[in-house]
Amino acid sequence: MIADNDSAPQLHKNEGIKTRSQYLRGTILESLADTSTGAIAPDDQQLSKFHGIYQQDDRDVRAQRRKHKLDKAYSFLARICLPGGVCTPEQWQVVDELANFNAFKTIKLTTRQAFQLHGILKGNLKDVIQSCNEVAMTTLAACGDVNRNVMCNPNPLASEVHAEVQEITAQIDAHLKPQTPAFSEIWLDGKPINLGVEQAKERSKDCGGDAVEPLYGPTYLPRKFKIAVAIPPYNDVDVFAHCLGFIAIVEDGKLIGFNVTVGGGMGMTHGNEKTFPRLADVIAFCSPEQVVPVAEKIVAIQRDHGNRVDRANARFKYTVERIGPDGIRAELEQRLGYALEDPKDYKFTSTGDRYGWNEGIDGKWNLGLFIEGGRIVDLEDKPLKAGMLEISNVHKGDFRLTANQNLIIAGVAPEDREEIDALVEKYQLDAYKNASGMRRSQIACVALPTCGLALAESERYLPNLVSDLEVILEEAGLQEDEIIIRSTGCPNGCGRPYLGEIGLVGKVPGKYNLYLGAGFDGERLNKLYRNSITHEQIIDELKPILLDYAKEREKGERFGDFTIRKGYVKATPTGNQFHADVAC
Ligand code: SRM
Ligand code: SF4
Repeated sequence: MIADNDSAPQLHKNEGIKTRSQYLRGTILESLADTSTGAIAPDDQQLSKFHGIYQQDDRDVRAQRRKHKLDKAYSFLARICLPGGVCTPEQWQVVDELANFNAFKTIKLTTRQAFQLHGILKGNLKDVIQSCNEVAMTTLAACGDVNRNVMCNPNPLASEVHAEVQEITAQIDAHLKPQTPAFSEIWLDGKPINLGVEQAKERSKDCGGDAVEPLYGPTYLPRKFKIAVAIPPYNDVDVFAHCLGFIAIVEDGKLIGFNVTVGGGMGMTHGNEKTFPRLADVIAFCSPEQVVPVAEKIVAIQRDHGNRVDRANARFKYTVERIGPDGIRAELEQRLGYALEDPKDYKFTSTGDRYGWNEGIDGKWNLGLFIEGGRIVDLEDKPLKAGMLEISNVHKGDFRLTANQNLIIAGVAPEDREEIDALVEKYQLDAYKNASGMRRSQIACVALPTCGLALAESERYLPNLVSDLEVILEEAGLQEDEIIIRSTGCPNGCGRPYLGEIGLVGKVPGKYNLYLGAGFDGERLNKLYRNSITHEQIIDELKPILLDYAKEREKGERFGDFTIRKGYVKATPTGNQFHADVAC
């Protein structure tokens, strides 16, 4: 057993909120009923996250409202889980309709294969959640100190084992959902939660929770928990950025099991050296049948050993850092009651999406669309939302949300391709055809105006930066090169910027830290290159490096690898943990 030597320091205040909440009830019902404000009570703001709801306000109008002595323009964000990013046309239509009733009238595809609806008024939250439940989608555990939406390689063409791996992904997701009746009581008038798959009724006896929450117990986890499943050679879920990961091992076309990874995570705080991005360690191999028990025990290890005093240091990556990957494996095997095999060989080649038509092994076709910023919206010249709705009316397969905020129209019969192509073109959903390689390889987190933690713009900034960089790319002949560029409005890392070959992290309005040198395969973090620089300085810094890359790169050499070989930044020995604020 792992010995924790903490001498009972004071727990973080959120632990008290969870303990007093009676399994996530708190006073959410009372808060919803209070028509004197658009907000909910402070403790409920923490608890509602477990229900997939964040209280926000429109930051674009904050100052103006303050000037006029008005309350903030409160509204809510609902995050809707889609394990592995799989979404039926019927589900799409429901999300589309719900988006019409929120302030922004947009659907946001997130970096973790989920939907987000912003700008929902308090009085509409229940309708949103009930409508989702009717078509087997839930916001439960989309956020909060629990396991979140489990991710899976989204591309059904990618391998013969994809359907099997997707099924395992859905099982992990359902098994780790909280069991509290509070969600159904508050939002569903007591009706059962509809996950579309059987939710785990029983958990192993030694799970360590209690009768209401067999796995989580009354205080849930110390912090959020994230799982991804990857099928090599595509690391398009960024498996090493996750608390727990499973890498599918396929032999002779058959799934023989998964390598288990632990301890990844992106978030850090500027200037706090105790916080840092970390890539996961590969610790063991398990059979397909062992995946769910392994996930359950790892979550239980974090429940028991995660830091409940300092939330900035409470993610599982810090538990792994403290106990060590070997210690985690030993504890895992002890809880499982059997030993696991050592990890097997695997090789990743890329983290990006594949665009355009790709044939699947079942003879059906999959169309990868580039959706800038993951934002599905009707603009005057680009009616993307209307287009997707029309496609959902005729499409007989399903949709796959990717971890790069893009979308796949999946499972199209050869004879239906023409019709889909015509709609994609009509509604300008075909940006993948003409966008530069860098634009197609971008991720930008939401940031302003909705994110309460944003220090700078991101989704509204990165496309403009890329436009300016495209002038240099053209001069250098690099228009088609996939150079991974990722930005976030703060160091929390929602767009996984520390895995960008070029990473930008908001410092203050209009200024960013510039990072270089991540691995194209998602197996090496980048390094801080310049601190707190403006748009013009970013261009000035990147221009000579991009021109140098065009002239001096070796055959097949990726931009991130080049910046290290040429000494712009130094790789850490393992490519793993680093203190992101320390420039080399
Ligand atoms: Fe995130 C918080 C948006 C993926 C690390 N994230 C937030 C909040 C909820 C802000 C808040 O707490 O008030 C953001 C809502 C903004 C808005 O208005 O929509 C937010 N995170 C997002 C999304 C929507 C970004 C996007 O543009 O797609 C992603 C939703 C994923 C999903 O569907 O569940 C999103 N967030 C991530 C990722 C990427 C990932 O998981 O692969 C990370 C880094 C990986 C990790 O967790 O280590 C991430 N978000 C954070 C953190 C930092 C956690 C930490 O370890 O310190 C926060 C802040 C926190 O938890 O205190 C945060
Ligand atoms: Fe908000 Fe920061 Fe996440 Fe961007 S990285 S969405 S600014 S919390």
